[in-house]
Amino acid sequence: MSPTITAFKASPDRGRGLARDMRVRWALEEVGQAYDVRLVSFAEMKEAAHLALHPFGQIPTYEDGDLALFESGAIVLHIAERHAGLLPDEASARARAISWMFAALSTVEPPILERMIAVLVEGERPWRQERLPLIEDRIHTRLGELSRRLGDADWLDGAFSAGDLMMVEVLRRLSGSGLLEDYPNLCAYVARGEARPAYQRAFADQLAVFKAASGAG
Ligand code: GTB
Repeated sequence: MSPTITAFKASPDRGRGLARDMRVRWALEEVGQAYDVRLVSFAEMKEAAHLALHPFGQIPTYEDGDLALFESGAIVLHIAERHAGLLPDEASARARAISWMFAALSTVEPPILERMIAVLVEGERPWRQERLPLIEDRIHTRLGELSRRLGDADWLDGAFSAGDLMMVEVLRRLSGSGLLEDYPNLCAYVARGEARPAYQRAFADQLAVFKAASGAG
């Protein structure tokens, strides 16, 4: 039996692959694991059946047999640990790749998420004009540090890993902000991730969901 993940029935990102099911889809594609998708509306996410899977009523979730997981990081780590292709075999390299996953989620993503909230949710609030530059300074600090560490390497620590998958996914959330463009090596890094066939398949699949929901064909 294939695992089942959940995703938005109608993603507010209009098929740009910015919701967090995208990182799970990409991981599953990288390891060659077929999967099913159950689409949920915003209302369904808050109903008891979904809350039993996800205590915060969000997507993505992951079900495989009697295992049910939530949190995109935990799901990607689970996939990476059970299949070859996303984590190195050697123990220290494997631990470092996992460090990069955590770095993406708990060091780089938070200020990026704060910016998304400030722009998309708090857009009309009086503090926005003052708050946005402060958030963007914090993002620049992280991007500068990451850019220096990556240098001219293709990936963060040797071969492509779940750490890169997660970091590319987090950096993609800056698309349209203009912030990443100050760091050509990070732009090239994201483009390398997006060029991977597994990424392309995952992106096409989530776009097809949006097109079907919006009648765009
Ligand atoms: N920490 C959790 C994880 O990593 O899995 C966060 C999960 C999460 O934030 N899920 C969001 C959700 O279900 C979807 S991805 N939100 C509904 C709710 O909380 O009620 C976040 C997201 C949403 C929309 C866009 N967008 O439109 O661009 C991008 C990202």
